[in-house]
Amino acid sequence: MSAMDVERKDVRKTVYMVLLVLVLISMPAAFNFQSTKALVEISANVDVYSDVLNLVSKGTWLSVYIELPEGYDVNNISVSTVMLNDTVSANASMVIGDYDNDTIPDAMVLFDRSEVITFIAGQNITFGNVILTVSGELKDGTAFVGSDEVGVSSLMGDVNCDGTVDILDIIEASLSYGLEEGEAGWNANANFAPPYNKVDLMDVVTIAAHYGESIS
Ligand SMILES: [Ca+2]
Ligand SMILES: [Ca+2]
Ligand SMILES: [Ca+2]
Repeated sequence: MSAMDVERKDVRKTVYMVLLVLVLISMPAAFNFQSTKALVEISANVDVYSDVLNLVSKGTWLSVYIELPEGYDVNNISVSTVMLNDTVSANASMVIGDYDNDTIPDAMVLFDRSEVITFIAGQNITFGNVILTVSGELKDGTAFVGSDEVGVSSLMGDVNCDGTVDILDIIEASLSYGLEEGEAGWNANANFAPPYNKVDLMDVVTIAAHYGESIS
């Protein structure tokens, strides 16, 4: 072995050592980067309107209200990142208000109601409580997540989703009688019959036709 060969071998050894050190140095940085990103997740207060969902009733949208903790602004929610149960994407429109009048601003986002119903039905749930989780990101990348428990029923006429069709459902339907989708007080859970954009006599007739029925 010539002196030249020995020198080359040493150079190679040194290069390997330097590469190994570089890899070791960069590894913790890579891990830190990931864990820092995952750690920035805040708890949102999520309220699914109106806490019940009749799976055989008709409506275009399911509205969900999102409140963020102090120091975070709902105006910064990036609506294109908002998902329900990691499955259904939010509609592009978002309305800022304070629907529950608690002085904490909330963002109303809309989900395709039939997509949500398809998702719940896909879990083989026809009656009972379902946890709906809404997640998303703010414009600076901060992640938020929050859940709400929703009572579901698949019984025709069961407006309040308690498993029975009775006078309470007629009363509930009468509260939104004459209202069209989008109007304050509109209740899609009382909307069983055409026209599907309005709660009217045909819906009350449908509820009455199923009066006394129960989920056994
Ligand atoms: Ca509020
Ligand atoms: Ca009922
Ligand atoms: Ca109707």
